[in-house]
Amino acid sequence: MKGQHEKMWQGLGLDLGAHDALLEVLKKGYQDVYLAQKNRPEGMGYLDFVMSEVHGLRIKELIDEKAAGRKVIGSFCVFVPEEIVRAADATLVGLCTGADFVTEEVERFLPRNTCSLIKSAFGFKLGKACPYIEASDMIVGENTCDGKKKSYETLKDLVSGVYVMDIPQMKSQEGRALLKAEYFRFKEAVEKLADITIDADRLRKGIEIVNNKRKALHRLSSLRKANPVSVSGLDALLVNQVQFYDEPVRFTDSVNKICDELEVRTGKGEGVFPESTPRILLSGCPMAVPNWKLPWIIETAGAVIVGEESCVGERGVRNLTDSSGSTVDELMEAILDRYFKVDCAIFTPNPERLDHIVEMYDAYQADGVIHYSLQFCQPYLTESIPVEKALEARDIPTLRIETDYSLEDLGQLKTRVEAFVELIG
Ligand code: BJ8
Repeated sequence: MKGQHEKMWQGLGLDLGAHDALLEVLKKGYQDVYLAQKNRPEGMGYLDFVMSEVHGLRIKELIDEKAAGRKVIGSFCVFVPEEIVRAADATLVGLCTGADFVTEEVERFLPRNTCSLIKSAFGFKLGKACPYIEASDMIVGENTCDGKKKSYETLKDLVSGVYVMDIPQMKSQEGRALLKAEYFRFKEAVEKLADITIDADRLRKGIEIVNNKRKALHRLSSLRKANPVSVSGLDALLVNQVQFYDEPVRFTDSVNKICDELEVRTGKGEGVFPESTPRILLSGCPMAVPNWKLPWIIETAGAVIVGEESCVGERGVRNLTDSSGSTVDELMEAILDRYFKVDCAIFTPNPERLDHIVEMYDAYQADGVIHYSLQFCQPYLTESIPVEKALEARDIPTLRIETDYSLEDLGQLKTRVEAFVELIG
């Protein structure tokens, strides 16, 4: 991908040396973690291609779209409604937040005890290595956790086009009213940016595109309920990660093709791991590309991940948006209904999340739950303690992991995960 795209990266202002080094690490990591797996579905070849061109052809597509007058909007959170962005013929992309980059430089702007995800966003910006942020016409920051909320104040000085969306912290009537007002304000901002008025037809079309993508992801999740399971947790995670970058209609078709293949495999009783493999439900913070450390440890420790209770997983895609409304107001209300159900740990109290973990544990026939929190992530770390207690009270084996993006704790994590897998096996 390198030579072919250098001019484009230069045009975006990337630091070519740093960016090349990043791509090398990414390529090696992908080979070691993904291509080393056995018995992968053939359809994953599409994802391999997307990953090999994630900073190349996909960026070219975005630049071509921009040249044709369309807008690109970058986001860090699943509370940003893609339906509204699609309704304005714009494209929503997830921004790079899954790896450490120029950490020393980042710590000149953020406290050391900031979670890796936020530091990563800053690192990619400061190190000039994320083509998505450079290609974005608007970057939506959301007031979710304190770390993100405060860091956007600083991000505004580093990058233009930052738009801050307020997010409620309670599932109350007032909370809902706040989210409603914010979604209408966002719609107006997107209309202004794209110079398009969003009418009911446009909004419905946007909802349908996003619903279809989520339906394909639901289909994939559902196939993971089988034993033996026909796809690894690593591959399923990759599909969930790529949904934030790829063109949605093409992505939906590709996921449906993978599901067709998995249905055949499941019908024949074929699995990627033997039937007796301990099944893990992973729960907690989102995992952005290329944060594959913990899933890789789990699946090389003799277990298989059958579901992710995460924003890069089921929490992010669980519900569809009702597209039956005939007016913009009705459709906006449906969007609000859908997003207000997202049970992120920033909400207090947040009992639905525990219910969903238990539901998923049963539905995916899991043998244990691994709760994953990023170091310094107050919402998920704090919630992990009552979650663990509640799960153990139901006799659900639970392992609480706190980690970051570095590889320093690899050995220690491996030991803990292997002991847990042995216990539940
Ligand atoms: S809806 S989970 S995507 S906010 S890991 S930055 S919470 S300190 S990412 Fe999230 Fe939206 Fe919620 Fe989902 Fe803060 Fe924690 Fe860091 Fe986090």
